[in-house]
Amino acid sequence: MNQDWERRWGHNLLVGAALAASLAAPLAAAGADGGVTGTVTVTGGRTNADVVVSLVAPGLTLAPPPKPVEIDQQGLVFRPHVVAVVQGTTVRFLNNDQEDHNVYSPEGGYNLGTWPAGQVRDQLFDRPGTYTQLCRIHVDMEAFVVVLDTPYFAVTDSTGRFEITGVAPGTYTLTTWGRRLKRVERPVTITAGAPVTVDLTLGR
Ligand SMILES: [Cu+2]
Repeated sequence: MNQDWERRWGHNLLVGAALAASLAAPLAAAGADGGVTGTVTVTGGRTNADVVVSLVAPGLTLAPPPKPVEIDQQGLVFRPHVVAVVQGTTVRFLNNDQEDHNVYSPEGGYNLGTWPAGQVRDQLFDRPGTYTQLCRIHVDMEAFVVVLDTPYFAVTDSTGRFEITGVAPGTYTLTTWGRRLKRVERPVTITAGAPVTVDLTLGR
């Protein structure tokens, strides 16, 4: 499970595989899960990256990761720019610059203070929503934490590709979040062992 978790970050592709793998799939035997792969194209956009794609359904079991999900601050930039997490996840903010950073969120109503390189600050995200992360010292710094009430999600890479694996068979609503992009919702039926392909075009 940890390996899966690491791989997500290594590919800058936030796949809910680790979380999904920890769920007991009620409708299918182990190893018989399905998934969704696809691409997102942003019309008129500079990048197809950083779009959150999730599969929503009532009553999904949510299992936050045991370790915090990290957002680094390096070169006066939040890395990654967009992080998707399941409700109940703690996000750890690092500082790898030779100057102080601050983190606060208008929607979250928190201000984690100002701290130097080497220190960290943790924030628990226990309510679904989108939380902008800002730094009072560097006004150009911006990141987003998208908190979901589903374990099945991914964030697109620079080519717009996403992959959601380990999904229990069933019917879901595929839902997107992208900064300043219109939300798209589409019904998706997941069957065991047969990944579904979904290609989306998102506009403003
Ligand atoms: Cu800063």
